[in-house]
Amino acid sequence: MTARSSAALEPARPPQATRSAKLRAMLASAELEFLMEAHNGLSARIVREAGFKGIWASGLSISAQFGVRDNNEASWTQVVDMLEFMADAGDLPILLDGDTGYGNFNNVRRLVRKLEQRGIAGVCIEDKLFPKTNSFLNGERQPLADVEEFCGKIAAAKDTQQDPDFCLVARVEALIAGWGMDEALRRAEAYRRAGADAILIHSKLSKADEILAFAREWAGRGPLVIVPTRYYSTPTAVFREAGISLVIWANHLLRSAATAMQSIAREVYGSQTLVNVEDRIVPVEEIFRLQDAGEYEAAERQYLTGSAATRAAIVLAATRGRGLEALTTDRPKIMLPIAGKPLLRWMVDGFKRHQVNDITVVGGYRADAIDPSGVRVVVNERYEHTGELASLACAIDAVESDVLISYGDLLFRSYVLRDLTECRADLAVVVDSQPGVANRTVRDFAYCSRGDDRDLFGSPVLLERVVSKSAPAGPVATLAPQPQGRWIGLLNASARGLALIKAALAGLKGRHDFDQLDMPELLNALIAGGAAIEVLYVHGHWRGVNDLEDLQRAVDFAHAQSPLGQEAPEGSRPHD
Ligand code: SPV
Ligand code: MG
Repeated sequence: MTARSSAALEPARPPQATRSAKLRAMLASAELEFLMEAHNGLSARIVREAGFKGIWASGLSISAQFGVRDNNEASWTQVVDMLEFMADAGDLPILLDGDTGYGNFNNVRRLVRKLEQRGIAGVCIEDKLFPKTNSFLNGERQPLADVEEFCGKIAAAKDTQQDPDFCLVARVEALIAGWGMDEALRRAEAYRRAGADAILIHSKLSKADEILAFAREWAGRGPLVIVPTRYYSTPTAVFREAGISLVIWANHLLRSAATAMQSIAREVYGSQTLVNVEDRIVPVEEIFRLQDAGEYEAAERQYLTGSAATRAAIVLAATRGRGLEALTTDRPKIMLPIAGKPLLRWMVDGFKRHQVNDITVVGGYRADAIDPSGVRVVVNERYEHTGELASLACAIDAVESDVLISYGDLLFRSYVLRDLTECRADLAVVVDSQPGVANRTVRDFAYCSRGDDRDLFGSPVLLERVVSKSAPAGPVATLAPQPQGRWIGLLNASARGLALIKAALAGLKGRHDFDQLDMPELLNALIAGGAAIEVLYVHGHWRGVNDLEDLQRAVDFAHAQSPLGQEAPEGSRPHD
């Protein structure tokens, strides 16, 4: 049985309240409820995080953030597109300020259909004429809609909605337009009878008197909504006592954003520096958090595997470099210049060419001198007393994707990394099988399931063991099995391989001599635990830097990697 089909048998979860049901509950609630304005996805998220239970998608604010006037200059589809971002930013119910409904009854019907499709909980329409003007701009001169025609719009909206909880709020402009209390009450009653779920009574006075008078006369015939932008000094308790259902804080996030933007823009323009503003604004990390960047990273790890993924690398570079003391008084080996740029830069450039972009360098000796551009530097503070595995342990926990683990003193031809990162095995190492190499070098002899036989191209070879030191000299050595090559210090792991490495490392940490252990012990522990480590054979085409002679050879090698550079053919040098 697949995981999917067994999931289908799980008991159904209790249904969540829909956004429209939540808005309806707020309107029906005996408590005074509040909507805060939002005008885009970011402000919608901020409203939710502040604790509000619902959002007012303000026409004034949405048009203003577009930089246009509140005169239906933004088209209704542009508004609806913005609502989609706002709805995506959370799960709060959104009440759209739908102006006049953007046309006649037919436009309202289409609007309601589109709002329902995008998860918007309700719409408020006002009894003015399309195209409208904001009520605080010459409100008394604005013509009102014909009552019958407006009731037709309300009925059309209610007949159109599929979701019984979708809310239609009818906004009465009679007080603003100077028609008086009786007309306001007459209209509100007509709209209620036409099917409106609530009445928004608007006022532009600086005192709440006419709103409170209206509420008294209305006498709880249905939910009342108010927008106290102008009568803001009225204590909220007064609205509560007057039996108001819902208060809309209509434009305060837009206005506060404008305050902040004006202040910072003026300051930076005048001072020509950012130094005075940095501490007055949120850090970039807070913007990432508000965008939910963490969720993206987690999803990337889950879904974006293979070559398209951002690959990680850990470069073990804690040592000073034995035999190179004269050159490393002020820097670690990895910062030694090779043909004009530090060894680290050669490595990083090589990694980046193959989408290995998340690079951690574990430093130790003179870690302060490691150039951090393009890499994350972590420090093994105990580098003088530890081996490579202690350095690896400093970095591995932070890595969760495919990872390349590398010695910090390597130069290699581009194809070596390409072939390694394209290898589908969970664990893979690069072994140099070139004759003579294993006999000359001092460590990391690789014993493999088969030698490098080009006739067997394509069939996997597995690593069987890595031996740090050379086999003993003398007659015993000739009898001893010979290694198939030398591990060059590159290990590639898939996400699964990484889990195996973490588990093996955790096991080795239990050993009393963990501090002395190096990478070969990890490879051998993996193999002992049953892991298959695939071998990719190369024939030269890499350099390790262990002493002055290596350094000179690395310089020649690096020159050959530069445009128009030429390296002596492999094998033509005494040490190739
Ligand atoms: C809005 O927020 O766009 C409103 C409320 O319609 S008001 O600006 O007060 O008219
Ligand atoms: Mg408006």
